[in-house]
Amino acid sequence: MTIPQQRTVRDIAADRLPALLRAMPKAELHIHIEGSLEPELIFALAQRNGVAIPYASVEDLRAAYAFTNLQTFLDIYYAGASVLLKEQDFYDMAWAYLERAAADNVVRTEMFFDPQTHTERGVAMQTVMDGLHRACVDAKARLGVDAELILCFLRHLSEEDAFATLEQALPFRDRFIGVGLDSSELGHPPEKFARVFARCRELGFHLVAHAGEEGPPAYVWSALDVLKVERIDHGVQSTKDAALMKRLAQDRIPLTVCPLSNLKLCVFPDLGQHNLRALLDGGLVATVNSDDPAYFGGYMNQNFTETFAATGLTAQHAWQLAANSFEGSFVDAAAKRAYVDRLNSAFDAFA
Ligand code: ES4
Ligand code: ZN
Repeated sequence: MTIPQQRTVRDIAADRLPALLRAMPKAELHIHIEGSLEPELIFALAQRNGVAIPYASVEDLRAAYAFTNLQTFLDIYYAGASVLLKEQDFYDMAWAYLERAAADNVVRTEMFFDPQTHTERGVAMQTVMDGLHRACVDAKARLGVDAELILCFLRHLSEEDAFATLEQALPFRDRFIGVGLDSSELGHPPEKFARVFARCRELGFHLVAHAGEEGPPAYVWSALDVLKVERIDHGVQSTKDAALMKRLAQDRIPLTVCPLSNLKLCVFPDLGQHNLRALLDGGLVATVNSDDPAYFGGYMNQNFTETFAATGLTAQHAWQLAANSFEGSFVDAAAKRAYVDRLNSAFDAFA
């Protein structure tokens, strides 16, 4: 456990805040790589692979991105992923995201991938792993972005299915640093995956889980106490439970918050009513992330600038959110210190 670093940041004029948000180095801890697949790339891959998709054009597809809750999004997200067949497809998807991340001064990213979405369609685990891993290796060398992978189990499928997926992934265990839990939350509580997470823990993987996106605080409790996760993905429903807020603050459990996702999936009626400030005020290690940027209207810097504009967060919050992203990342203590040093240099250069 590293000692959290603090810094008091002088206020800056509101009109200079977006430039600071863009310039500061940051880590992204909640990005589904399949959710970075832009409509243009979906169409290009559909053509390249001879896959039929039920949309006439890029505009037609984009027009379908009018979601009312998580499930209405997931139905379209899984349809979009159906164009991914070859190693190069997975590489191209990840590379496009990594270039966008680099442009947003993301220096570290821990990318979720959903192997079951692909293996269910007959794509080999090796194909998925090879393409994504090659993009991660190239990102370090060519973009200076430190990229790692986190394998997510789909919670609408069975635990038995998750075990089978883990078995298929273990030959590639050096290519992913952790496991997570995503897809339809309501009706699929974390405890459904107690045994497979216990096994992953024994294997030495980092553990995270989506909880409290649409689901109740009870799901956040069981992600912590049953699955023993190190981070909570989303977790925004935690403000409904004062005891849970205290637990998250005391144990410094990072929350990977995704404001534009929450807006597009109607978790909050507008960004001005997002509870990010309440999470920070509660002393939680909250972070800002893009979730599924191709579907939700923006990558990292868009999430930062729109949320700050809507909620009136300040330069102090900006520093805290970036520092939290490094504290919450799965790098060692020395690397965390080095990242926060870079963050401080960026703020010094800006003043
Ligand atoms: C997801 Cl926003 C969200 N929530 C749960 N599962 C997901 N998979 C991809 N995006
Ligand atoms: Zn997510």
